[in-house]
Amino acid sequence: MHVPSPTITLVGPTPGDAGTMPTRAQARHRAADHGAALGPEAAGRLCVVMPALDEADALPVALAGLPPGVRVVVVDNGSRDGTGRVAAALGAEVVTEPRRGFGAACWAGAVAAAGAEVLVFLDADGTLDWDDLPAVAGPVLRGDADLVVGRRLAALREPGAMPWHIGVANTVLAGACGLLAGTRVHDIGPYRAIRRDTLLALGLRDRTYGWPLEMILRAGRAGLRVTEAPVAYRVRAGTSKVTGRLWPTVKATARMTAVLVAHALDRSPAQR
Ligand SMILES: Nc1nc2c(ncn2[C@@H]2O[C@H](COP(=O)(O)OP(=O)(O)OP(=O)(O)O)[C@@H](O)[C@H]2O)c(=O)[nH]1
Ligand SMILES: [Mg+2]
Repeated sequence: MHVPSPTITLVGPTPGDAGTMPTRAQARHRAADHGAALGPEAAGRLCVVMPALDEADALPVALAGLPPGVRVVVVDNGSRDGTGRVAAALGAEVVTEPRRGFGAACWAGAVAAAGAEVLVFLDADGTLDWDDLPAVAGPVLRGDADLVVGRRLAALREPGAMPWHIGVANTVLAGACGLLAGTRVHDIGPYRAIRRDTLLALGLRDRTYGWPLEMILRAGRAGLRVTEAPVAYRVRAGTSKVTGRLWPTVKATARMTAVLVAHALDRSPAQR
């Protein structure tokens, strides 16, 4: 059930805007729009899930600027650096998921976020910006979209935040989502919003780096309204575990390719 939220200000694209993204100047303006705010009613319907593996150094950056009244669940994915302790000290709820994997952590957070109507996923490495929360969550809170994916526009990326090969891979994967599932996204970004009941019904299977791609593919295939919102992307705090290292990048790419192939071969009915 959707309850209209009069208190939220939308700064992202309107529904159906996925193909008409803002100009660079507009995008900059939107991301810097500190006037955008989630009212208390909207904030109370959200839960932000932050998967975290050894992010003790990054969490103080990642949680700085958290809007008041927004519930945050940090999923400690078997960290050895005191990530859970740091998250708790910063006021987050902490859930422990010993099974490693980005998707495993996101799934554990989604399950733990019982009572929340809308989930927002946000990396715990300080790359993403709380100022973009209204643009990402707003359309889902208002019932205008089923899944909003934050598009890390080039104009909004800090130099060095996204290595060129990751940008190319994301563009190719997003194009594949369009071909296989009819979605119109340009980035397989980690910042996203979806209703919790919708997510649980999608039946995502991947528990690694294929999770974000599988979410878009399944949502598209189920006929859900998938839109994008422009979001900023900064150089991560703490140490790079994937994009700055060859072998983890190869593994993540292989995982996503496996998800694409499995989706292309899957003839079972869509779940929603
Ligand atoms: N790599 C990795 N990250 C995990 C895992 N579980 C949770 N995470 C968290 O998932 C988020 C995204 O992972 P990142 O390591 O930032 O991956 P990335 O953004 O592709 O690459 P880098 O920022 O260069 O490391 C971060 O908040 C991680 O701490 C896991 O098993 N592996
Ligand atoms: Mg990262």
